[in-house]
Amino acid sequence: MNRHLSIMFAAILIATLAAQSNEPIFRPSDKNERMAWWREAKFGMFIHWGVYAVLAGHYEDVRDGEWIMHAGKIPLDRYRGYARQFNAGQYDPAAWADLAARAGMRYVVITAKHHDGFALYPSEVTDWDVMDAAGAKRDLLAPLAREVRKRNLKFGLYYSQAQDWYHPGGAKYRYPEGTGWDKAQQGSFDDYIRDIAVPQVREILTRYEPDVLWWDFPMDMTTARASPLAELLKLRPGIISNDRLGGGYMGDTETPENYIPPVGFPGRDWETCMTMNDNWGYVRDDNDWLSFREIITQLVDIVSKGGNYLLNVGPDADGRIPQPSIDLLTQVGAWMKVNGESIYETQASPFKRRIPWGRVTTKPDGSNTLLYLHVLDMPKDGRLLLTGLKNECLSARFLADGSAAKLERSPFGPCVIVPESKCPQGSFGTTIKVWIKGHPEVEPMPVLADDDGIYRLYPMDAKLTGEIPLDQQFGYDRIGPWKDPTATVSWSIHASKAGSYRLLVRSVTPDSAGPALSVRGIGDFQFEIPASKTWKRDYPVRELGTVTLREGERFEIELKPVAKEWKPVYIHLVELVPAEHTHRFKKGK
Ligand code: FHN
Repeated sequence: MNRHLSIMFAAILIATLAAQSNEPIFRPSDKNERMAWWREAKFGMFIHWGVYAVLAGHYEDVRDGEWIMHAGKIPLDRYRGYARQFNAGQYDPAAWADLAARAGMRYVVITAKHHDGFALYPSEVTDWDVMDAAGAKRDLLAPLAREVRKRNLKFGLYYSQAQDWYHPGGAKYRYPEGTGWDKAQQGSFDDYIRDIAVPQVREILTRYEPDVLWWDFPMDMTTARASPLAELLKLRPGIISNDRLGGGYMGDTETPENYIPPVGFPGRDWETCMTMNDNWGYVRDDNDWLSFREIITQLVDIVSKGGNYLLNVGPDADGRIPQPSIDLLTQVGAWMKVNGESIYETQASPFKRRIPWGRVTTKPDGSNTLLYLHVLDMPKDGRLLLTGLKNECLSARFLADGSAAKLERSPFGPCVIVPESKCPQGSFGTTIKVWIKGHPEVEPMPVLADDDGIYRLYPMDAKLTGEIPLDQQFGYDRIGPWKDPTATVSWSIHASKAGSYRLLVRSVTPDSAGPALSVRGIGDFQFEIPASKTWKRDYPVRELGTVTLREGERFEIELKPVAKEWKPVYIHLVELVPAEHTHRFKKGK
């Protein structure tokens, strides 16, 4: 299924889950003890592999990855024919485990059974498995579990407990319960849960003893249907499971998919799973690969917010991981070799506000604290401002070579000074280790101008009154859906440079245009939120006018709904751009 579709499904699923009651799941051992290795690991490999890889993304006029059977409504008879071509002839589990280890990944999660119902292991309860139905004719999970564990990595299994497009009664997205596109799929969902899902989950838990069970796509899952599956976790007392079982079971981890929540999930363990191109499963002509810079940016962004990063590879039917994935993971591994200490066993940044030049991770150091400054976009003045930090900075060193970095104080907090020679403007990937006295104390500060003089007012720096969620989609942080017409959004700003500024707002409403917002605190403006059909990836800019700032001035900008017929809107970014600027709008990260 392509990246965009998976985001939509994931959003629907997560919203569904959140709406259900949060029945505590039975966990036979202390959660902190169970989660310890996972919280330290930070970085894992996701593997989507199965019969769909034989089609390599194409069936008739349909193009999709692991959803191609559903998207193409492929009859079961025909799909069985593809399974016979699934021979895993080049499969080298040792090489896969080596790649994960070389990349600096600390755990591997592979699909034991995805939505097409095909088991990558010999199952006792079906002949739709790698032993009876595929050319491979051998267990594909056991050797990978062995090789992964030989390298001291943890081994996890993904299992599609509800969607199963092969076995009678398995759920099929957008089809009424018990039906499907092929008569052979018809049957009772409850019988499917009893006869396939429960015994298979028991099989994989007892046979492979996974450290993680990654449930997925909990459609039509009631508490009654989910409970027997949840109970099976007792077979693996230390196992970690996620929030996608359904039936109100929240599991141990939140699972944002292909996005990074702007402020993480405070108080919950969470893991962003991410495709490396646009698909989870193998698509031969999907070359929309993340760049090395994007992967490192995502890694440090996620870890700085307290999360884990589960990055996916989609091997082809022969068992070859696409070369671009191998090349990217090899580059990431080289970076992790130098910077791993700033990722593993770290905790979230003490800075809850956006840091324009990068991200921060932390680690206790006796009674003091280590801050790891991850440079993602080196400012032209070479100054890494730690806005609002009240602690004394004892020293700073470049992680790569241990050379000292200069420290300075500023009215807004301490600064690490980075010479151009060490870190040219706009460069990324350098990590600086800063020793600070005591436990971090950060006082809230106003938004300051970025190094290009532009004030960028992002969702994470906003003060929200009323219930308005923050999330991120297609790389854009955003406030919304803003449904409450009595709520307001505001930012506190410090003007470090006098002058005229253009006031721009990036916002959108998925409905027809109509809702309007007033802007106060920096002149009085009112504007209608633009509507967009591609609202999830499109935040039209509205230029409201020009304002004058006085140096040293501190002020608030407040957005307040004015329309009577208020409709949900999304705010991505408010900017104050120096009038003389030829404006460059950074994709909202
Ligand atoms: O439908 C699946 C999809 O194929 C893929 O496995 C992702 C990975 O998290 N999960 C579901 C979409 O949310």
